Amino acid sequence: MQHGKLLLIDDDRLQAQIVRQQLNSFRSSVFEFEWASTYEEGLERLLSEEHTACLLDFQLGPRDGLALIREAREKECAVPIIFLTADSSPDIDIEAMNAGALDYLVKGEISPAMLERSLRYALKLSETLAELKRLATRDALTGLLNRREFNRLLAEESERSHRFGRPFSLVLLDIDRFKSINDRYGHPAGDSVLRETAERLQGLMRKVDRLARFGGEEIVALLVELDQEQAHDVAERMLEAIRSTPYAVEGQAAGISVTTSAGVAAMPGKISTAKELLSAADDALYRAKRGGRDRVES
Ligand code: GH3
Ligand code: MG
Ligand code: MG
Ligand code: MG
Repeated sequence: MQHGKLLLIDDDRLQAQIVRQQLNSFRSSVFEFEWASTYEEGLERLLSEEHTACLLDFQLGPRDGLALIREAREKECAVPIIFLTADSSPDIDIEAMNAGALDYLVKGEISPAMLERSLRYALKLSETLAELKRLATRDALTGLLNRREFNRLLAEESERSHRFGRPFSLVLLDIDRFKSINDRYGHPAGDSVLRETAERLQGLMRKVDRLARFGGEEIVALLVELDQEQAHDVAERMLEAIRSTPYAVEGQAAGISVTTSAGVAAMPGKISTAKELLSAADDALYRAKRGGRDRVES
């Protein structure tokens, strides 16, 4: 059985009933169903990216379904959209596809089998897109965000901070003497220390925080709405989470001790660009290393 989640955006209650009934008659797939009856509500729900497919009505009041597709695509929403047209006007079908719809169906002529086929196709596409997105944004070893995605988020966040004067911070963290962990216990052990470090740190993050693998054994946390002092406290907790429990390594009954050093920097304030922020965090990290490691500097 395939499982998906469908969003219907249509101002017609009867259409919502029909779709709901048709979903219930599917033979080889199960779709959760959500209905939005206005342009605004529909767009908001679509942008949540919780759905594997969207059925979108053409006539939605003052702004039509075509405008909604364009707005959603502009906002980089990747949910596959199947367009619903009331008549079989070829111009609208083509326009919908050009705007970014995956498929179109003509209202009143939709059989359950046809709807199921179209939704299964959308489901497959959204799974493929999700996998592509994961590959493009995640680090393979740790599962953390990769550096490219981190840079994108950092640019976005510093723009937001600049515009609204909201604080945010970076904690740049580097494992101490990691080279000697590799040398002593082997590269696979080093890999597993990296993976577990990522896991321990992830456990400390709030849902809104972002954790990325910045380089070899460097991890960076982007902490929204935290000023430098608050981020410094978080960084101390990060170091403690790594220092406090030895890491399990094959052949080392007692496990091995690992420590890290961290540099903290915050915006806004003296710092006004992402580049300056990164370089301030890097400077602080350098001071932490110079100062004897296993410590946080701001
Ligand atoms: P410091 O306390 O000054 O940070 O010393 P360090 O040994 O941690 O720093 P250095 O930059 O000299 O060495 C980092 C090492 O991290 C070298 C590199 O081989 C290793 N490394 C980088 N990426 C990986 C990885 O993916 N897996 C493993 N096992 N090692 C890695
Ligand atoms: Mg309508
Ligand atoms: Mg290091
Ligand atoms: Mg390093």
